Order: sequence, then C-alpha cells, then structure tokens
Amino acid sequence: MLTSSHPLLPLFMCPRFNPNPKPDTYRLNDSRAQRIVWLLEELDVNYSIKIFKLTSSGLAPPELGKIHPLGKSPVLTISFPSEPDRETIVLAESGFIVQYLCDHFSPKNGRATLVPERWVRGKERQIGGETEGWMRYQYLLHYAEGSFALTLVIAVILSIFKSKKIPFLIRLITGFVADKIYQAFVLPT
Ligand SMILES: N[C@@H](CCC(=O)N[C@@H](CS)C(=O)NCC(=O)O)C(=O)O
Repeated sequence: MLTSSHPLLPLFMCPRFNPNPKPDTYRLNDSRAQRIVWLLEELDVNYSIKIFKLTSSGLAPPELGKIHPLGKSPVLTISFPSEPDRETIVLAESGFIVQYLCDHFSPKNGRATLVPERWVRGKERQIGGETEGWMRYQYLLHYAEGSFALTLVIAVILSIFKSKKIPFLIRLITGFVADKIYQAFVLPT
C-alpha cells in the first residue's frame, strides 16, 4: 500500500511474448502493483518492470499519465515484438489487469487457466447457472479492489495521523481521533 514515505512507485510491467526474454525482477514493497508481479510469477510469464519515482508530494510522476491517462500504478502493457504493426495493449486498474492476465495466460503446471469454469453444464447463460468456483472468483476479484482496498486505504491514512512526523503534542489529539475512526470503521470490517 502506498504511504507518503514510500520512495518508489512500481508502475509499469511489460509481459513479453518473446520466448527467451531476460526477466528483470525487482523487489517491490508497499504497493498494490506488487500483486501484479506476484500474478505474473504465478502465471510463469516473462516480464520486465519499470519503476518510476514518486514526486515529493507523494503522487505519481506525470510521465505515468503518458502511458495511461489514469496516471496511477500499476499499469500493464502487452506488446508484440514479433508483430511490429500490432498495437500495444495498455491496461490500468489492478482488478482489470488481474482479470485480463488470468483470461489470457495460463500457468505451466498443466492447468489450462486459473479462472474457474463459468457455467454448470446444461445451465449455460442462465441466471444462477454459474459454478460456485466462478462466483467465488468474481467475488474475491471485486472484494480485493472494493471493500478490502477501501479499508486498507483508511488504515494507511490513519497511520499517518499517528506517525512520529506529527509533533508529539498534536499527535496526542490526532492519534486519539485516528484510534476512534479505526475502531469505528476499520476493525469491524
Ligand atoms: N484502483 C487503482 C488504484 C491505483 C492507485 O491508487 N495506485 C497508487 C499506488 S498503490 C498510486 O498510483 N498512487 C499515486 C497517485 O495517486 O498519484 C488500482 O487498483 O490499480
């Protein structure tokens, strides 16, 4: 998760379809882009990573907005070195990136795809015809970026109110308020 003290923003990951690319791996801490790296590893995809530095105000640098207008991390591009005329695919939003990778890449351990079969046989395209596994996959995909991410972001912001960057006497008040918000909104969820 991004914090104001986080020096590096991992932003740009490029899986390559080249059979023998040189994998560049970086240790990425404290950012949601790390999950994309984890998934690329699970899927056994060759990829490279470009790391952009956060600005002093803790935001992404403007160069990232030139890759995708959202201007946030992570962004994933998929290029086709053997087909120079083919347009590069540019994806933003972690959930979408995860979904796209799972749809198009499969681990080399024999499984065809990480995505569970969608339909119970004979119930294709019917309401309620989805398999339990697919329903759970969709739920967790959206939960991670919905309820869970929101709760984590609140927790990260509250931790700033309790950090030693805030002068001690002021921190007594901000820390007290942060604890109250934490107990009301973060712990119950
Ligand atoms: N919903 C987006 C959120 C992206 C996001 O907020 N990324 C943070 C890093 S964890 C970021 O780029 N922060 C810098 C900024 O907002 O300028 C996703 O999951 O990809």
